[in-house]
Amino acid sequence: MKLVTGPLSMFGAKTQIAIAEKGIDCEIEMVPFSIQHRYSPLHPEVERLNPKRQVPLLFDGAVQIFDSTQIFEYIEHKFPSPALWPAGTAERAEARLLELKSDEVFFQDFKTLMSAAGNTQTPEARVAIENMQGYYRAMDDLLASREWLAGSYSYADIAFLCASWFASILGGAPGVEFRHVGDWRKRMIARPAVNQTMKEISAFLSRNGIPAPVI
Ligand SMILES: N[C@@H](CCC(=O)N[C@@H](CS)C(=O)NCC(=O)O)C(=O)O
Repeated sequence: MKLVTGPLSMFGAKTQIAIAEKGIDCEIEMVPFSIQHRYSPLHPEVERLNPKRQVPLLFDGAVQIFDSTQIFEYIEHKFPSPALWPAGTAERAEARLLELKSDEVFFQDFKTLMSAAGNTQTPEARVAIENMQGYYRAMDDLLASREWLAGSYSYADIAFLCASWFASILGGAPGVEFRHVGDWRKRMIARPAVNQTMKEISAFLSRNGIPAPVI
């Protein structure tokens, strides 16, 4: 199995963590990426396989897929243990929704911060940060009575840890008042699969003179 991802890819980090959690023997290939030139020149396999021209991609024999959530589904089916979706129907539905919201709702504000390129004082960036804090508040409420976002440890936790970690680089860290989120982030970073992945990304950041978030 081979994962094609980037050294600073939030969606790729999701898949790296899940693969590590499951102990899957998987080659990891990093596409060319630099802060200055981003994903240019585009990796030929990304260009060929993904009309959205994005990483991550997963190759497993005849299987060639893209999109982190699709990759989650594939590895969950092929390597069911340890399970990363909760067993119960309702809990699983909640986990899937939280994973989607992290990728598609929280991420909208994240994109605004990316466009602001470090200037957190523009009107757009201020709104994005406020929205993100609202999102953290909702997650904090959930985590007040739970160890993990959807009950058992799941892809929802992996997705949101990655989103909040990368958001922290851009000025979108959770406020200290969200102590359940803070404690959850500490539990997350203590997991070897999460720790190893974030350590590698932190090393890339530090080689580029960008301080990595401290959890
Ligand atoms: N929904 C996709 C999003 C993938 C995505 O946005 N990948 C980013 C890196 S984190 C990328 O390749 N961006 C390059 C570009 O959009 O030009 C997924 O879950 O994999």
